[in-house]
Amino acid sequence: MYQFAASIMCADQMNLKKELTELEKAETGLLHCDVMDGVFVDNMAMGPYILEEIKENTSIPLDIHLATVTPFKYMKMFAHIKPKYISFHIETSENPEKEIEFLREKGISPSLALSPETPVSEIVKFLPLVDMLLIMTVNPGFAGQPFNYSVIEKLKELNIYLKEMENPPLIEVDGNINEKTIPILYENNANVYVLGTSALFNTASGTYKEKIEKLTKLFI
Ligand code: S6P
Ligand code: MG
Repeated sequence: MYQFAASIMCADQMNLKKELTELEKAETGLLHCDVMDGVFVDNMAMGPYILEEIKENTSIPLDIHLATVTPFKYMKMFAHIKPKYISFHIETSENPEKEIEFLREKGISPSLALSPETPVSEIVKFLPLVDMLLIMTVNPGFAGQPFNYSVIEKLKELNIYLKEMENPPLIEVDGNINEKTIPILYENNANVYVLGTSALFNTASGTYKEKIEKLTKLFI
């Protein structure tokens, strides 16, 4: 199973409604929404007001990525928007079990995010509790960064654990996802591919529908 998640932070912010319509035409599976607090990362993005508007103006399920410290505070801030997923970072989580349980109670699929430098061992005990793992292939904070190939080794290690599970969580990959990096990620069982500036929101010719159709061919 694979799916594309368009990173709405990378879209034309002055024309979001039009962007959402184009992403719907492209049958984008998820809308990846980066929430950045200026503390965990040196950048700020997407607060509750804009995500409420986005939710009201699209049928694409939201996939919120909390690139923040104190993720519990932000979960409470965004839960009413009813995203499909909320990913939070293991590096800043104060109580992963409690935070996962909170998301389940709200009907939101919990997902644990891992920065490139963080070892898989940090999340092993939480694997049976979450629906997805957000494996960062760049340092969280900015679009347009180079792909960190050391993450491939991490995926291989992760797959050893996931293979033993009856219902393993999905693997989402985020950062410089494009026609060059998708094949090796797919080989290593990634399921959800975040598309940002390198594959979708750029000046290369073609509509979002055409760009996504081209990427879809990589999975055949
Ligand atoms: C990065 C953020 C991402 C980006 C996306 C950009 O901090 O979590 O979701 O929005 O990765 O994609 P690209 O193709 O510009 O790297
Ligand atoms: Mg992200």
